[in-house]
Amino acid sequence: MGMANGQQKSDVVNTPCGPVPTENQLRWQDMEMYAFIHYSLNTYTDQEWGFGDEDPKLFNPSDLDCRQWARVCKQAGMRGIIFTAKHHCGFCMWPSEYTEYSVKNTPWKQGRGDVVRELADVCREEGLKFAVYLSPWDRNHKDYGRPEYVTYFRNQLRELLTNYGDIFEVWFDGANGGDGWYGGANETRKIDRTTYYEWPETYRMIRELQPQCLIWNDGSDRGDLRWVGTEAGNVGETNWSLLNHDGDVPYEQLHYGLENGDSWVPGETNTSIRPGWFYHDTENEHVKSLSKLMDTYYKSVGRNSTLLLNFPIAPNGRIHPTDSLRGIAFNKMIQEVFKTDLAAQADIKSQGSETIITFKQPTAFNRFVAEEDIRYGQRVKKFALEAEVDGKWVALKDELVEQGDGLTTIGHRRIVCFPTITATRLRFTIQDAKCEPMIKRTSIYLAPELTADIPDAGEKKSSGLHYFFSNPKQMMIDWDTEQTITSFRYLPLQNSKEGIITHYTLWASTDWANWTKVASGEFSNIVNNPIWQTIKFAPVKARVLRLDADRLADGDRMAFGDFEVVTK
Ligand code: FUL
Repeated sequence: MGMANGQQKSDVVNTPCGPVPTENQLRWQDMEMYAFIHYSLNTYTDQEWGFGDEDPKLFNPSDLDCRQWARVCKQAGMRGIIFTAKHHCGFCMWPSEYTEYSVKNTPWKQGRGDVVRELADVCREEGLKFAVYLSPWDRNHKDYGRPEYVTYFRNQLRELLTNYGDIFEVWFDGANGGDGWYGGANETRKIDRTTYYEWPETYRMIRELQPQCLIWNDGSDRGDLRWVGTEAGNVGETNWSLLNHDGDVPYEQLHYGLENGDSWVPGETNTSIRPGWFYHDTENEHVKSLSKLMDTYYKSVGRNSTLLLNFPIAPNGRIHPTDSLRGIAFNKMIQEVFKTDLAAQADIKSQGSETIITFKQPTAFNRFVAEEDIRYGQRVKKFALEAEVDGKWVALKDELVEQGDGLTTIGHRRIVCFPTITATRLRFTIQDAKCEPMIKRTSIYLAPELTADIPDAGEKKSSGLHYFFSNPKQMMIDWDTEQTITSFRYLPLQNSKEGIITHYTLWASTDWANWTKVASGEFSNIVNNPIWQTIKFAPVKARVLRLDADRLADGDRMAFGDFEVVTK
């Protein structure tokens, strides 16, 4: 096989094996970690998806500081920033000449500000790459659903790709809940995702204006990168950087890639440092722990993917201190784990498909890293790891994988985590590969032990409540005495779309006869990001609450993981 750690390779192996990455994809893969920044009118309405009619006057941060964002991201190990120039609500964070729904009609800087400009400039100054998220779904635009909107969308994209320097990636979110304000029409509009946006034409424009830019597109026409099918922060332990150029991409292919796919479409793992993508005060206690972030790192960068980690901006215009401290601690921990390559001092011998790393003395370690030279394609299908302890070979497995040993694909980088073991030798055997394996590097580390997260202790919040279903889409919760209720919280099922409520109406009554509508709306993005949802309202007196599931993601019976009623 191609020898580990830069030892000589024969010419035979230096020929492509199946699809190979482009120069752009190689450069992108080496970025490893970059940040998402979610900031829009949602930040001021405490929402995840704006309807499109939110008042631009709400946008008036006291202390908007793009340099703080850039510095935090840089210290958190991020090599670039992808910014929500326009989210689904249609509000533009730059003064687009094609709409009035933008920063130019806000009190911030008397309408003369441009967040995209400020961020693009500081990114350059701080040595970070810059990229944009431009939502194709636009709940504000009157023409959404008609051909005119596609022209508008392209015009906006052209502005972003011509006026703000180099853009390393464009992010075209596939989310579309249908309904929206649409210039006052207030209706549901359906589009055909496969044809409506006429992507090939838009892609041509991107290639022309920014030849080094990567295209991320969720579904429809194949971009350069793929979603990994979840926003939870992990890609499959088996992760092929391949898909077929045409056809639908089911979850399995998003998550694991397609072993014999005909195109190089690597996975980008996107997740937020908090439960939501936008900032919510109620999530300040739920910023991901260091161990959770490390787990995310191993399950993204350590599985042949990149990590796109989101930092929401708080209403004052800055990244919240908890998020910034956690992000910086995360990067410090990565540096700490990968500080000393224990294989560097050892003797490494490769023969056939086997590499044996012999230490000078018994050595403790708990991480193994292998990297393929992906310029010539992704080749390895299965490998084994064994450690020699007291003269006996002990098989190792990836402790982050629930089934099997998890030792399948390698790709750009594969990090295998296992409990600390003290051994004299480590044997790395490639058991199956598409072509002669080309391993660039193998390394071994001893990571400090981290305290695991305390799991959500205690019982379900709903278990103390009396509730029943009056029909498959209606739930009643009742009390013996009148309560003053201030919010209702809903946790959808975690493993299935079936029964997830996307649109709801909540009613209160003190006598079971007269009902007051307390709130109605949607739990935006709940299917991809099935976190606790909070419905807040002015305090209301009730002996009974009624929850109508107006729309379900799937199936015809509402379901929940848990729910909670907050009383005064
Ligand atoms: C999703 C969107 O709907 C979320 O709001 C967020 O922007 C996330 C990154 O992508 O599809």
